[in-house]
Amino acid sequence: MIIASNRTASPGEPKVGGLAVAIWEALRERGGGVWFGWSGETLERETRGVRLFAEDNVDFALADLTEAEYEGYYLGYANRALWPVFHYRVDLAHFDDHEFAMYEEVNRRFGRLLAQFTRTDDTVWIHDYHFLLMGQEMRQSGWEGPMGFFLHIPFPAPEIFTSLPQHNRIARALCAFDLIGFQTDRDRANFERYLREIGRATFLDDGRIRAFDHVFRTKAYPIGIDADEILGLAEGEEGTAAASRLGRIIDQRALVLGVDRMDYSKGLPNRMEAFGRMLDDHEHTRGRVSFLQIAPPSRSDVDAYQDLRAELDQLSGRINGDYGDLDWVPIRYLARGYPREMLAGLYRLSRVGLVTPLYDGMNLVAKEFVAAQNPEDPGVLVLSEFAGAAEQLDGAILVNPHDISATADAIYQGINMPLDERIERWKSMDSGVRDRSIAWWRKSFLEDLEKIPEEVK
Ligand code: ADQ
Repeated sequence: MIIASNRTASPGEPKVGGLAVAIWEALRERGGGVWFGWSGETLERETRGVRLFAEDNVDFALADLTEAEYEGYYLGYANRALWPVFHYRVDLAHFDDHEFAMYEEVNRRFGRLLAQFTRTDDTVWIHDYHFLLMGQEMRQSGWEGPMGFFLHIPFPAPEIFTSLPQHNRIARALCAFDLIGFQTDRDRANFERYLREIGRATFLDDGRIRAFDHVFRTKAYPIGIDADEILGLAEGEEGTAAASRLGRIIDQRALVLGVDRMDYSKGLPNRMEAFGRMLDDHEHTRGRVSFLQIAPPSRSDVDAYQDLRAELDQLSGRINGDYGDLDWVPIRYLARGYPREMLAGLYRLSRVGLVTPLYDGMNLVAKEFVAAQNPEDPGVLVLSEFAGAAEQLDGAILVNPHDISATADAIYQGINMPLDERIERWKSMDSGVRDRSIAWWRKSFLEDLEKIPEEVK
């Protein structure tokens, strides 16, 4: 098993986060393998090899980037072109040929490095938007065995995807994989529509697709979580301690909680405005509801992220200034991360989980919120219809996050929902989260990928 993702877990340290655990388990379950990725280091000079770290039966193969590669490949093309376009923010995208050349160069160098680790009967699984070209590089380096790709972020409608000057190059490279996995049917359908309308693809009777001289399959594999792990954390010592620490401060007020990386795709300003609108529209909620938003800054070297930070500081300040009182702060906005144990405890304490991204591949926070609830007194999930998770979490109150009034109403509805309705909605979501777990995701992708060599090419 050979897996590549931009960042890997840290060798020798506990594997935290759903994805890191899923990949780690996939490698170990299959008798070991290689987990390849960027070391997180940048060097001034040119760099070529990898550093190897062995843990159990897994080899971590970590490559460094030069400072120029970090700028062009990571901050540049991946996070200033692909991330915004794939999240429908063409207005924020920055297209620069030099940055694309760096992206291509890193994919090429990494593809060649990875090809060196493969043996005849291996299976290769490559992850996410940092490595869209890597499959093609692997094929050019001679790898002919099974090779799958999973996209963690949305795949946009073709009208948006084609705004990328290199869309054809990217689509062609993706088609070098045998199996291309998406978070949702919507993403898969967008990719297939691009192939049909622009890539002149042929759709074969057995479900396979022929495009750009390759034959491959596509399918949605909604990523999941380990619900028991989250529940255990929520009920554990650190989770309950965090909940009682916050509980003392918010007193008897209802807690509305948001937990996100600070990213413009997460709809944080809209969410704060919606909370402010609810206080506007329903005077009696003032002093009775507290909104906690946890949002650690990420990618702060990219301008759009600095602008977002300033906007959130300003908005939360304004709402608190307008409505706050001697003994009540409407919005607690914490620009830092917290350990998973604490987050799980806070999810459980909340009356409303507010997960309102403008666009999101899946959104695992929504699933973690559901898994952490007390079955006898569960909270309500207010979820954006543009999060991948909305395809599955039918018990949530679904909202259009651009519609501030509707989001305000949904928060209000969540705060006031009777217990029997809360329980009913939560039950259907919890069973879905448990069925489509992170283990299910990994197994179903790999089973499909490993069937490929049996198919006639
Ligand atoms: P992200 O955009 O990072 O992931 P998401 O899936 O919500 O989004 O969260 C990832 C993890 O980070 C969660 O496990 C969450 O608990 C943790 N996290 C978030 N905020 C945190 C905070 N403030 N402090 C500590 N931990 C925090 C990308 C895609 C998603 C997709 C995932 C997985 O953008 O759409 O669901 O990959 O495929």
